[in-house]
Amino acid sequence: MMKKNPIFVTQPSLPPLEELIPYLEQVWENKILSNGGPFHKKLEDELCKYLNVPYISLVSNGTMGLITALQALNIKGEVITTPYSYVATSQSLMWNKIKPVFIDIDPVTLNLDPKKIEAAITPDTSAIMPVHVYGQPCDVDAIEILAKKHKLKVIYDAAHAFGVKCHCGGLLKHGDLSILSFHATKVFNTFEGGAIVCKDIKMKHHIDQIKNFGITSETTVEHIGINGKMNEFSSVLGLLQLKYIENNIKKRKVISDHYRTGLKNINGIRCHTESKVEYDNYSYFPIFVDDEYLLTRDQLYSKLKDSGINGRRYFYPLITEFPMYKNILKKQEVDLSIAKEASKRVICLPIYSEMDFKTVEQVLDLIKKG
Ligand code: T4K
Repeated sequence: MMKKNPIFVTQPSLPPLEELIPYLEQVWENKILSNGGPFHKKLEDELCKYLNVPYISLVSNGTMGLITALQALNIKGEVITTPYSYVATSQSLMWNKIKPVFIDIDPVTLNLDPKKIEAAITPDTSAIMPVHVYGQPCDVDAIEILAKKHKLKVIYDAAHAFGVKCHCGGLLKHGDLSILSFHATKVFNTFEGGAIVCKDIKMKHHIDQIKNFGITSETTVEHIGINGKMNEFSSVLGLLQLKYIENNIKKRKVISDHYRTGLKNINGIRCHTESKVEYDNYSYFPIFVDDEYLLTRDQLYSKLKDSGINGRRYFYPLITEFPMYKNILKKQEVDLSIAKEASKRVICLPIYSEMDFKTVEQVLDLIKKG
């Protein structure tokens, strides 16, 4: 087949350019480009309202959010986490000299399996870092019970979960802190960016100080800090993106439904279990290629790619396959068979708000033909 413009796993949603100009004129006039400027403040306020959370601290990217969150809670020793995620999750631990302790995932949600947490707790365990993979909520209630029982902190990597509402409303209210990513490839993007969601104003101030070099006043530095601030340009983008987010998520739902219908009854192709949430964000569309399918996962992946359809194998390889984690895992002797199985079979198909039906049909045809 002739190669056309490649279709990527995602395509960033962008607000109309003409709407950006007046905001930029305002930034030019203010001459405040960073360090908690007026648009930064406004975006924090608007996001608190939209996400229905008490406090938010914007950061320069999701990884910085994870690193800063670990610092803010003074997490040390060992943290229980999942191998089935983007490498940023565990890199944030390693960057803070914290040992990741990997446990297997739940076969349905593909999130960290709470039933496996207790066996992994040691005297050095200080926290749990689960990930709401593909925006599908973790078993937040079970995790909360265990965390309370063992006095552990919970930091949710919610990079995929912008706007997702679980059984009790906002998913981001769970745990001590939740971290969002606003990267270009995410449902809500500020080019690069992210946020830490927290429950009280004291913690918000603490995070605000850590992301600003640990500075507490013009002449005092009280914490070991970093430069993790979001700039005014990204904040402006965020404000504009918020105007379109509902509509973009609606369009993603249509694509997702179309895929689900089209992939029904293809022997050996499984869709991810539909999220039982009040409000999904349709951030990814993973499929799993079983042995009954005509091709292997990698053959299908290559076939799509040769036709210009660039799916991604999120998350293959597993984090524990990377050299710096392999050694840690050797000593842990843990069964990660469910994560390995998912990683071996997954392909995330392209999904983005501007995706047209013709492209969806093209993807479906290629998969149907095998
Ligand atoms: N935790 C989790 C669970 C995460 O998934 C992530 C990030 C993080 C933490 C860390 O958050 P950040 O620090 O990134 O805010 C991409 C993203 O770079 C990464 O943010 C994301 N997860 C991950 C799942 O996906 P890659 O290595 O796949 O990126 P890349 O450059 O190959 O992009 C994927 C496709 O998107 C490309 O084929 C083309 C398209 N694309 C990409 C960019 C950057 C565009 O169309 N436009 C663009 O501007 O990691």
